[in-house]
Amino acid sequence: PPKCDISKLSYLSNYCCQRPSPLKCPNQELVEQLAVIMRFRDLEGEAMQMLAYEKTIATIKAFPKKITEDTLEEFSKLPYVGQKTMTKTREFLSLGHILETKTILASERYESLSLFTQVFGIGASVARQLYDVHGLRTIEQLHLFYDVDAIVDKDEDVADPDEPPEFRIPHALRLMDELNLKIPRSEVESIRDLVMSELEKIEPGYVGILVGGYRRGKQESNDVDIVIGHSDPSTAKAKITGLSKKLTRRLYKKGVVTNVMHLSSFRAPNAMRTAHWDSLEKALTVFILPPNLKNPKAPRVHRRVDLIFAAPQSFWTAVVGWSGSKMFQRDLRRWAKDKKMLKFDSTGITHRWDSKQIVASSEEDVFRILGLEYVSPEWRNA
Ligand code: DCP
Ligand code: MG
Repeated sequence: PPKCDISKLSYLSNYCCQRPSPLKCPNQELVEQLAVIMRFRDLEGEAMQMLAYEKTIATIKAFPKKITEDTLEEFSKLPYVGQKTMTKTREFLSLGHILETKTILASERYESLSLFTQVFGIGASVARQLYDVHGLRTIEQLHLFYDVDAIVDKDEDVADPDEPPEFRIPHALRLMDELNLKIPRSEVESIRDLVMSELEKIEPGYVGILVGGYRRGKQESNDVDIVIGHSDPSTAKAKITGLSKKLTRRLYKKGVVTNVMHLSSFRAPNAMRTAHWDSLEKALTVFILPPNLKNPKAPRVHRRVDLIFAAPQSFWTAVVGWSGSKMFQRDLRRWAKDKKMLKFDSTGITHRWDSKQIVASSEEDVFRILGLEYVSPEWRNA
């Protein structure tokens, strides 16, 4: 992707999409302390409070100065920095930690709820139910509760030979340790190469761009996100429609895809906990790469891989939307709505009054249409 001129951005803006947000900021420790409180609010189902912390944290990520007694005054004037944040920041400056963060980290409730929500398919409200109603505390107790061994084995008996089995909570529990391992950039690239070589066999001309945290420069990702399009604009739409099923079936036959949690263009299940979901065709899958011929003893780890299929008129908005971060793309939507009478999501940009689409021809074009300075992916870590 092209580089941007960060002198044209401003850390004072109310919108993440106008601020330069690096992967690691000068106040990273404070960010991590506040993120614990944010996660706890999320786990408790306190959506508004969680959002307030998300906004404050995003502001801090773009503040280029180390917060000290000297810069505290300027910090206090930034957007979404209020009395509560100032109290906690002062605690952090004098103690090296935030008192509430310390209390949360020591609580059994936070520990169990965080652990439970690491299981794909278990959202905050289910986790609270497991904790409050069923009295569960540990992963071993979850294994018993969900009868993991019986259910996964039974599934294998009834599996359709053409169709990857659906990935459900018992599968997620069984693979939890593997799926929690971070994915290095080189493996993210190997997964992309494998997907592209399989697409080439279906039909030449497919293009794929690695998005998500990888594109923003993360050294280690939690999953792999790939936006897939086709280079021939006149036939691309037909070549994309139905591709998620075709491709995942092929990869399942090869033993690369082991499960699928979501296939199609409809709304994601509640467990995905996304406030917003575009209508692009997608396949949310579990992969395992074939043995490495150069290094046959290397451990093979199951990985979460999201494949997003975009026709030409959606391609660049899909790339921008799925490159994230979550807060950056949330503010692209808010900016488009508040300032431009437009609707932005990964599917496209449309006029709010007549739903007419404005098609972007590149990533920079997406920003131009929205009336924003271009921000390159490594500065979108809001
Ligand atoms: N996304 C979003 N809102 C969500 C979830 C995702 O807008 N609730 C978008 C922005 C994300 C992108 O999709 O950057 C990919 O989502 P991931 O959950 O894969 O997050 P990342 O790729 O940013 O980080 P990682 O996968 O390393 O955790
Ligand atoms: Mg990702």
